[in-house]
Amino acid sequence: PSFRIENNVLKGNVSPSDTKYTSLGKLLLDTLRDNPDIIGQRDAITGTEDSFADIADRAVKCALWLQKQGIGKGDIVAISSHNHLDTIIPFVAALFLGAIVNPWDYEMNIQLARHFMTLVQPKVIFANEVSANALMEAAKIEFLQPKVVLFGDYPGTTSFTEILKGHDNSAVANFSCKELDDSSHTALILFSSGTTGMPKGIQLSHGGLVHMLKGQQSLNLSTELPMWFSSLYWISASLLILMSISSCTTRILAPAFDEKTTCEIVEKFKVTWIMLSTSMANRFARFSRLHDYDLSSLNTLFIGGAPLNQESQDLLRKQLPHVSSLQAYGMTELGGLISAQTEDSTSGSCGVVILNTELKIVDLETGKTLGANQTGEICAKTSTMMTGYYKNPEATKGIIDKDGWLHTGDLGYYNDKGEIFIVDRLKELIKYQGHQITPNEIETILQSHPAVLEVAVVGIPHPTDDEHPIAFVSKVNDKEVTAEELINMVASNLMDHCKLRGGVKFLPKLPHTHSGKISRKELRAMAKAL
Ligand code: AYL
Repeated sequence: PSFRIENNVLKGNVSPSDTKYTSLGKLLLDTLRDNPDIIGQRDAITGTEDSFADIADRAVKCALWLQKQGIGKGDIVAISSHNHLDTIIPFVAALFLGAIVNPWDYEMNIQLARHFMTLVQPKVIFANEVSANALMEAAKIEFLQPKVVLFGDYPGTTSFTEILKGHDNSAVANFSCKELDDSSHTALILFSSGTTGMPKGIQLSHGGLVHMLKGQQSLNLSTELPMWFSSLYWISASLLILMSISSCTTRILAPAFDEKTTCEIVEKFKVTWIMLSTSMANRFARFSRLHDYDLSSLNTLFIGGAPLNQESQDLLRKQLPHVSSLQAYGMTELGGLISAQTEDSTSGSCGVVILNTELKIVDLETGKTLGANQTGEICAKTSTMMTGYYKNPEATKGIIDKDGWLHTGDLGYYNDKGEIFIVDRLKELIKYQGHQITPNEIETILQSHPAVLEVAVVGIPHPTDDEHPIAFVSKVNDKEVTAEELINMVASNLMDHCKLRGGVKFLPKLPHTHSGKISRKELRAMAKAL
């Protein structure tokens, strides 16, 4: 078995921590140098590829340049870019030096750029052209002068190609990484999704990440050709980059997600493994031309980030019977995944706890640990979990209790087999005349209508009833459904207090955060303004 249950705590197996590495950067550089011929990345559009030797060469040159700028242990290097063949270079180069990598959302506006800039004050920022304007404006307003290196051109910046030039061959060959005095140093700062307030900096340590990579190696994924779509800003992309290097796989570098391109790339490059956000999975499941392509190479779809409705999972299994479509559950603060389905998992569950993870359910009122089939807040501990929010001990104390349990804010339970089910996010619960409504319950009903592509239910404040639930819906192309039909579906399937008293609002497309979650914050604002 991969886990056990002890005193109502689900405990994943623990992987050995007998590694010689304290530095994530050293692990990466050694792996790249020891396996020079492995093709590390292949661009799905151009077909251009990079061997581990190519990546090591560019990354060492980048590290030498960073060193000249005074970057060393503990300094922050921000990266604000979509995925392309060079995005990975500063990512590993900064880690070689013991510096901290901090991915930014390259589609940020000036306000968000100012927040990132003042919170972390990076010395160097690697950016794409899309984000250049926002971050240069933000730097000006905040009187900060980070050195900006551009993947492309922008006034006042240094071009990425320039910084790789003019390095001495022997300096490149002799470059080495130092081990760290303490593996609890921060390697990565990721921003929280900011569903309440501005994003916070989530610090993940060298030791935690090294341990995770070593554990993951034991799963032996080295024959896989993985692909994903999210930028480094999303934890899955940052971790998958590290994993694909440490397990010597070739990652297929995809452009922005769409169903057709995905199928074309799978067919052309024989992709075996894809990580999809839940909304991508919803779209993929309903793509009418899946059968026009040879997708026989594909063996796994890994889906996470938000609840995956059963409808979509069943559709995927029906459409692609040779593919394991698996749901996984994770949280950035916990350093990635905490549970995942396997082949024989119950549909609708998030599977069982993974390696190096402990999970328990606590009663919302008493804080007592609950047993199987009892719903409460999910709390977890992992060996990769954050060491804390950057410069925010108060917020850290608010989420990690004195015994080291991180309170996820997710409501859920586990069944007799130890499979985890998410009921909803605590913060998303809607209140109607004192009754609690879990939006997910209403969404599940609505999602079963064949014309419903995506749906999200939020509360509109009401002067006497607390809140009324309203459903925002986007439709499947060429299919029709009326608000009345949907309101009736809910009325005839759920308790009276769940009725869509706020109505149904159709949108061509639901707003998403860049990590692919439906943006309930935006929907709540829209609902208020209706
Ligand atoms: P964050 N079902 C329901 N809710 C989910 C699920 C799921 N399968 N997965 C994530 N969530 C929600 O930090 C849940 O509310 O991380 C949780 O607290 O953006 C919140 O999302 C955390 O949001 C990977 C692949 C990590 C995925 C992830 C998870 C990233 C989401 C590493 O390799």
